Amino acid sequence: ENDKQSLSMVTCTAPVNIAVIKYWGKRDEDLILPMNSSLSLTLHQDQLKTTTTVACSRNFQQDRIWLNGKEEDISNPRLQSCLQESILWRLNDFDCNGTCTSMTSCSPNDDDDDVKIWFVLVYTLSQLFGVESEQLSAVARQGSGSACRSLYGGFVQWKLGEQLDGKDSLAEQVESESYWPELRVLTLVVSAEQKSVGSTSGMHTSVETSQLLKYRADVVVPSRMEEMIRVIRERDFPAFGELTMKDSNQFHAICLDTYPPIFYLNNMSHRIISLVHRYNQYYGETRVAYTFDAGPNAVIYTLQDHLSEFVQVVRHFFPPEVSGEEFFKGLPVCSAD
Ligand code: 2P0
Repeated sequence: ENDKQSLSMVTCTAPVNIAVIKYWGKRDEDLILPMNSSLSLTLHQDQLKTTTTVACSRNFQQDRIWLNGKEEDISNPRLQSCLQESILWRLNDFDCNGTCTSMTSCSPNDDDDDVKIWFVLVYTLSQLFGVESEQLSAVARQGSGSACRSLYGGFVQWKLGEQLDGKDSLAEQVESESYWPELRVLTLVVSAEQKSVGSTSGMHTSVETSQLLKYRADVVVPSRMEEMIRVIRERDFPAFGELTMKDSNQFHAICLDTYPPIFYLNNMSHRIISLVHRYNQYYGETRVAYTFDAGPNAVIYTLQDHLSEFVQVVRHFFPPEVSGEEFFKGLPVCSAD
């Protein structure tokens, strides 16, 4: 009974975010500061959420973490930075005495598992200790750069920042989740296998070897960010879709320009890209847009009016071997409520 009384516990869920202007390359690897700003959409879907429960008690002997039922090694440096950051919060909490356990579960088949895990751990800790949200962006970033964009719903930018200490390299909401209710996202799972080259090491090699990356960070992204924010504010889907596809293509061009080259896309990904372009050409306007992260799975953005027809087209050209429900996830990006 005494044990129960001194236990504080909080459960939180974290959504995934899919970038339309990609983050690839760090200017400071220790502080996790990016070479360019990025912009993403946060997807609030049960299938894509990570749930973490953190419990804190003076009776616990040490920090321990379970991920999907399996205990993790907490000496992992990224995890340590998150836990270190939370120590100050804990010291302010009289009940806690500095020791926590956390249990996290996340959806399978996800390229971004680690992103969600670090983010949700930080967020859950912050809720347990009543920390204000300004500090959260920086701490979530310590876990995984792009995780800081999941702090907000809707359209979120992670600003590059100018300060050496990275204090101004923060996530900021551009428009809320209710801003563009007709927008839909469709995930085409090409492969559920783990990616061959992890994002952290992949972008490290790109920074070392790709000249195109420098050009992208210095010249392309600054103006592209402005344009992306403008077309989102105008709810201009053709412009939004075109820019999204161009930015995905440039990210994968940088992967090819990396030495040795990194291949995230496979034959199936290339076929999806061609199908999208053929579909748009047929209508003479950009009705659907693809984007690919550090793996072969396609994320398709489209508007509600075109979703079901495009799903039929995909089903026709790629008859799913698995059940339709597993293969196609047509999900709303935004909701009116
Ligand atoms: C993005 N990606 O903007 C890009 C597009 C993958 C491709 O952010 O080293 O896992 O932890 O900062 O955040 C993946 O990078 O890398 C990523 P770290 P992270 O979504």
